[in-house]
Amino acid sequence: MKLFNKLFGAMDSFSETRLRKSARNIGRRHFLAKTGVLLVGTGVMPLLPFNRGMSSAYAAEKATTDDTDCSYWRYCALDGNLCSSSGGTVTTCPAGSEASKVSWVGTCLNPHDNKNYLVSYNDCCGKATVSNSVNCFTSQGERPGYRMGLHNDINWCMANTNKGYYCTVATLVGIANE
Ligand code: ABN
Repeated sequence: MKLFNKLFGAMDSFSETRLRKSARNIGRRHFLAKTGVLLVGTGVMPLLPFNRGMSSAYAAEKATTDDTDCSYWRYCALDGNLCSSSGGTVTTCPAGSEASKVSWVGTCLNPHDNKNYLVSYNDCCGKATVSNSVNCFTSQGERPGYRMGLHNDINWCMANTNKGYYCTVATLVGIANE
């Protein structure tokens, strides 16, 4: 116990001596100037141009023309397998499948003309899904399942006779109102 007291006592007096010495050398003005710079610096930090857009901004910057890539602009609100990577195209269902009677409509920004377009995402129905199809989950503007009508994690083949989901196409409906 005595040994500990001695040890802590020595540490205390060592730190006290060091602090007193640095206070004498540095001075109050120097300390205030440094603290001021630190405070102003931390205040300005939130104004600096950080990338707050994260993945969506990255997708917009990339502006790929590859329609078998989930970051292709028309797929901004898609949830499903791309027909363009399943034997069909962006707008046509692969042979042996048919377009769903109901669909999900999203609004996507076309980076080539900077205009917003309404895009209809129809599922193609009547075939078993292929395992090597590209699966995308961009679903911009989607809301959780309890907001019925704003949820896209749905098999849109539900109104077709053949309800088996195959893939999703993205058809332009028109320009969205500004
Ligand atoms: N709209 C694509 C899809 C199909 C089945 C289940 C979930 C989502």
